[in-house]
Amino acid sequence: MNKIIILNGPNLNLLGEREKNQYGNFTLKDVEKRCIEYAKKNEIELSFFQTNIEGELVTQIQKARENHDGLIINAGGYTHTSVAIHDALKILKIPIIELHISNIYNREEFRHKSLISKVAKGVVCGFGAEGYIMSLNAMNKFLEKNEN
Ligand code: CA2
Repeated sequence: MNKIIILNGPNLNLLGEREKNQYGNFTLKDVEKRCIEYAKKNEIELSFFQTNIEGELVTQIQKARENHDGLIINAGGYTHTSVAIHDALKILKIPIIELHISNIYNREEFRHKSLISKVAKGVVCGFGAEGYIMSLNAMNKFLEKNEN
């Protein structure tokens, strides 16, 4: 059974409340429920976490080494600015998927730069809430292939 953690960064707790045009109608709780259902059906042990605090993301990334096989991260705005998150991910020995709800490349120029892409196995962006399921699926398949 693969153990996968999904980390969510700042402001993602506001999903479904504001900026619905950009991020959709769903709340983060809705996303978490869908991920839990998908994980159950596919025998994935799932952890789901959100914080607005950069250092808490760094701590969770460091801890993931001990008890998870794969990490999926939507670092929110920290994607574009955080050297600390980049460094923590770089040290991590498990595969990483960078995830975004919106397509960061058809938005403002400052979102086109990601400090996470360089250290990620792959990137999923622009598919809304579905991107969470796509990332879980991609990570699970990747881990199964690399099991032996
Ligand atoms: O598209 C994504 O998933 C983002 O990571 C979301 C971040 C944004 O800074 C990134 O550039 C792309 C923003 C998090 C959500 O922010 C909200 C703000 C107001 C209302 C709802 C969500």
